[in-house]
Amino acid sequence: MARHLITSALPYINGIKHLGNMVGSMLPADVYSRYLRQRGHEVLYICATDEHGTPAELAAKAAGQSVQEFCAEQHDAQKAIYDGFALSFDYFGRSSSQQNREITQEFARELKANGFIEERAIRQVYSIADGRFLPDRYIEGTCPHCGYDKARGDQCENCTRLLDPTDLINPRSAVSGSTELEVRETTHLFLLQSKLAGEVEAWIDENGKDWPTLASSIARKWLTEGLNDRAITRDLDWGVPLPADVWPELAAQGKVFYVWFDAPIEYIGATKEWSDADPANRDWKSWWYETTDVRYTEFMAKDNVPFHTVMFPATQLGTRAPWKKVDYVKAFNWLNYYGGKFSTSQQRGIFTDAALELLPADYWRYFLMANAPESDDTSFSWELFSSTVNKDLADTLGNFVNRVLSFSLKRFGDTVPAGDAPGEAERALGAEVAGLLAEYEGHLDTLQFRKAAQALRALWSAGNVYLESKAPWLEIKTNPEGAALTLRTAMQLIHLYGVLSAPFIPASAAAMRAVFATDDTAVEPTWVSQEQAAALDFVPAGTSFTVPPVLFAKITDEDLAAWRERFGAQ
Ligand code: B3M
Ligand code: ZN
Repeated sequence: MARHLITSALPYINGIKHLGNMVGSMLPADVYSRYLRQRGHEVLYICATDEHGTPAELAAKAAGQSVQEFCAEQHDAQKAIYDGFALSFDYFGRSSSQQNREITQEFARELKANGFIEERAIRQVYSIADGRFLPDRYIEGTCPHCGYDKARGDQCENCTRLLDPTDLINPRSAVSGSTELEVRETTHLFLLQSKLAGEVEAWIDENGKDWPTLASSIARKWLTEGLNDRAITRDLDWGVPLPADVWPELAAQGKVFYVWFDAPIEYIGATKEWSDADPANRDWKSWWYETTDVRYTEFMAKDNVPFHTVMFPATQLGTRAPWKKVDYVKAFNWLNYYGGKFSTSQQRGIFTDAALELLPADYWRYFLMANAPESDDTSFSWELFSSTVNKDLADTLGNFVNRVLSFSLKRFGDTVPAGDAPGEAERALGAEVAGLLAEYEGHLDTLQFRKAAQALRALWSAGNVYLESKAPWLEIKTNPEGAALTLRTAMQLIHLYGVLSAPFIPASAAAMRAVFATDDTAVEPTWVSQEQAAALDFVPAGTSFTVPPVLFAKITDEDLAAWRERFGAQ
């Protein structure tokens, strides 16, 4: 028993997330959290909306709302969808919370006291019409390299060259279109990451040894390219304000911390929100401060890796306080949509709200995890989705459950039949199942989700192979006691699937366990040992059962055609 702290990258408040976002952070974190809880570990799974920054401010304005109203509404909308996906957060917080504000300010105080924060005057583009400084990407103009006329001040989307806003020809504000721009001087806080680079490197050498290559190679690349000092404040109305006790002047000017400074700190902030929400919850510091028994695993897509492996650890190290740092970074590649990108700005692909309108969460959860972009980018297509659902969920798992229970009900009534004692076939099945369970656990322990999904599917298939080979529908004609044994054994598998499938498809797993009157319908049923799996005697003869409605409906050709049409399949 260890304590597991688990976080998934904080979804930005601005807009509903697509399936690529889901599979790259929250969903795998949920599967892992559920698995560990089932195995008896104490788990704290924390996530939150990432609420600060210019995009939120502008989106609120566009929606005609105050930024506070906008964020509160969007937070609730996202939370409702994540509930729909059965994400088992212990707490889903908000980076705009009072708790995060206090902890963020405290981090800054400590960094300053230790000599890692410095004030520097910089020159930035100010838009007179908008009455604000513009972040680089909110300045638009013509690219000096390729002539594209909607190039952003940080990068040209057309030729991908990195730009400086002053490179742009005919620059204008992307907020208002105004060309009344000027360069003004403004003072900001800089985090002196260059001073911390050596320590970060030593920390990665020591702690990053077991990280997957995707995470460690990105971290190393950043270190090799040199860790630069970084502006951690902005001239914005929306964000964590600077503490006036340390920077009275800058605070009076209304400066706030940069969103990427306070967002990772919100992992801690949200833990305190959780702690504060219920006196029965452990003290937040017991998860984050001077811990010895906590294992901390982070989930994120690859673009977030530098912030989590280099910059946030640098921030933590610079406080000189014993903050818990990440032990394992699980990073994901991209899920593509027909070979192209899922895109929020172009509304391309499938968004989490639309997905739940089409089908229950378990269909998506299983498909996404079975095709998680772990070692490479993977691609969503409606064809792959429907064949996976139909083969694995409907034919292999759902059909097995229904076939066994309906047939047994018809021939032996509504209790688990007795029949013969287990024979050679049952012993062989038990051994196979125990072996597959060991594989499944091994993959989950090492966070290899695609392989874990394969092992789970192999467990489901083993039941089908057993059933086909015993053929109780023939057996019953000559040997009813033997047919009863087959059905009883198959029912043990239904229970087993109900326990072992729960991390991936929690609702369907609960439905499988609800079949038997004596079964454990807890959301996170206790895991079974390999010995128990091999013995296959979970549900005794005589236990009443019911036949559940079809667990997974097949996706028809008509559905497929309609969805391809609606979502644009190319
Ligand atoms: N919100 C990035 C994103 O939305 C960012 C993650 C923060 S994790 C601390 O992709
Ligand atoms: Zn260009």
